[in-house]
Amino acid sequence: MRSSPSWALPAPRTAPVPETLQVRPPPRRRRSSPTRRPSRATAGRSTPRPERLRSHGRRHRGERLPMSANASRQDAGLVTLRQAAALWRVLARSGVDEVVSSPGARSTPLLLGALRSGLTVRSVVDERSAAFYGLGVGRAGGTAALLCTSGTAVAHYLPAVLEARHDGVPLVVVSADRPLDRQASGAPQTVDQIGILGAAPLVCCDLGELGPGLDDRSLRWVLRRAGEIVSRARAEAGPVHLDVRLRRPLQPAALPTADDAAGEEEPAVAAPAFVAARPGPGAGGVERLREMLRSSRRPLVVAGPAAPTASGLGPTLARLAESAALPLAVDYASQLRLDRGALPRDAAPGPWRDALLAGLDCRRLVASLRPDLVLQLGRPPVATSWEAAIEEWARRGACHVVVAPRRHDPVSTAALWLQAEVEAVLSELARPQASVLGSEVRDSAWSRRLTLLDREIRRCIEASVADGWHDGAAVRATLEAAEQAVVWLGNSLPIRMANLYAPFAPVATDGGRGPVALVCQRGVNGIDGNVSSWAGVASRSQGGALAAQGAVALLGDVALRHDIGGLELVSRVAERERLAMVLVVLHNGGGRIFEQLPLARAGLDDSTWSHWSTPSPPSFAPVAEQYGLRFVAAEDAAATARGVREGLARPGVATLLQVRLPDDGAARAANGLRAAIERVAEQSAGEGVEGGGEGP
Ligand SMILES: Cc1ncc(C[n+]2csc(CCOP(=O)(O)OP(=O)(O)O)c2C)c(N)n1
Repeated sequence: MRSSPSWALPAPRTAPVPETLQVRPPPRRRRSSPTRRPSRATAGRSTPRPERLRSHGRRHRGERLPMSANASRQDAGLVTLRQAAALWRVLARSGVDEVVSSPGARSTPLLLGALRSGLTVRSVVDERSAAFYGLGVGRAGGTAALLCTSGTAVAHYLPAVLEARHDGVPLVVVSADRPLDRQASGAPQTVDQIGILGAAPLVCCDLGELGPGLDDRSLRWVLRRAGEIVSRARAEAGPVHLDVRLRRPLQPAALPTADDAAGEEEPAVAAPAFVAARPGPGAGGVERLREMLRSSRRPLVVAGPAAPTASGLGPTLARLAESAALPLAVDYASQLRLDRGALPRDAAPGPWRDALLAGLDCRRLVASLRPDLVLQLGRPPVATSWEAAIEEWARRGACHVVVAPRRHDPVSTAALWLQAEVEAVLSELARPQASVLGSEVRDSAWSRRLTLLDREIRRCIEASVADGWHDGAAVRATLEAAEQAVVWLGNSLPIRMANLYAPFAPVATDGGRGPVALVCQRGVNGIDGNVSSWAGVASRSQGGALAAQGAVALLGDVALRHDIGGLELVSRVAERERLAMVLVVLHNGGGRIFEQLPLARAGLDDSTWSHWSTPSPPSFAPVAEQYGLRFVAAEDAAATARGVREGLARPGVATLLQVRLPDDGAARAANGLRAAIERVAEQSAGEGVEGGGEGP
């Protein structure tokens, strides 16, 4: 039996000791790689380095070894398998409710252990896709553990892990690793996996080596530590990384039967409780905000994207807005404009969809609005032009207040950040009476101006929809038809178009109730992994927090090409869950968002421009067929809406609805709309409805 790492054993006489070991033997506990030492550049980083831990790996004489006793006589593979199953049972008790495994040899004991633990185990070939799928499970309220083999496999998790960290989604990475003595030795499929995901996980922990060499106390430590870390992933809402070293044999001589399993001993390791302190605003913080609201003449409340599982802020916000005369501008992805838990229709006095949320870069409109207080609830709105707006207003003296558990102040304009959950602050503010929040001091010209702008801008948007066939009209048709569905809003144009073109009322115009929840990838805004993540969300969408009756995704064609492999998951989830799934791909010539950036006005020739505008093949039909999706093509709004409705009427079937759009449609519509809105802003200012003077 091995009792210590092989590099600590005396070198065999016949084998020459490599020179480096003679000069500087590796220390037993500490990392030897000089690259790990904090450099000046990294020492003061604001992002905390992940905690890196090593296992104890010690033997204690005379201890009882419930899972390793008589190990020399026992099947070593069986001992490892039992420990792995015990590990999964602790992870399950700590909150993991699904394992997403990608095939490999080194992870064999962990996979066999997961299968014996009673957890649901899904198999996804490509680790990148598996990680995004697990991320989707987390977005829908579950907690997935990703399981992969050693080598490059775990590195493919990085994009999804980054997204999980930045968007506050629990995600557990379990990587199988080679024993320590195989490191830095030229052994195949062996890399240093500790810290391989950089600073993205909340914790990266080397749990050490499972197997007969693990004594009772060390095994208890492994289980307890793993449980604590998973609890932390859930409590703090973020990714964690557990690395588990495994030695051959990777499987038992014979797989144990169910009866054998019943007699398995397991160390008494309770799932440790880990309750993270939820940041609260503190009485002083809320009081300061209350004072600001009391004295503000021209306040504006803005809400950015929120999780689909976020409990409904709507009723409290509506009460506050109404009694304290607070105009609201809410992003479509905030969930607040949906029927469920949303703002009552008549309680939203402000410009719900003024152009500042849609990224049209309407500078005259921004300049003509002069809020003296901007209260931002949660994330900032999606549109980049929001940053210019808040900068401009702050420069003119507006006070920017952010209420969010994490820092969401992208251009450093906030004068006050209440680090707290939005719900907690709103409930405090609403007590005892929101009416004491200064409704009587509001500038009536400001309110009149917002009402006027709201009405006129709505007209502009309706005219834009009626004016022709473009991406915005396709987004409108999709959202109107996506009744009772959870809708994934892809990055790039879809999420921005939704802000401008989503149906106005929370209740869809045809009397239906519209989508039940919206999901988007706004942690780091990648267009990667959207298909796989949507599949993960969809897999949990019928019960739990979402209770949807179908799943729709709105994606650009380049975003779809990034994650074609994810289509395999889509057809599997639709079939397995008996769920209707409709992937609407906006086939517009590829990467049309770039046409709306200043770059497009730089006079680039076609050859240079082709590095941004990247057209897709003429049809996605062959791809749909390959992955088992039903294919439908649409070329106008009516066919798009019909395609979505018919797709949602087919439980168990995944549909790829290809919506063909004119290549320049989105840019033309955006330019027309921007010009119309800027005219409205100028005219309303000219009519003397200016909404207050400079500064507060
Ligand atoms: C992983 C990743 N790569 C690149 C980008 C940069 N990017 C943002 S939008 C975009 C083009 C998206 O094109 P498409 O999906 O066709 O949507 P459209 O712009 O036409 O709406 C790219 C490449 C990104 N956000 N994420």
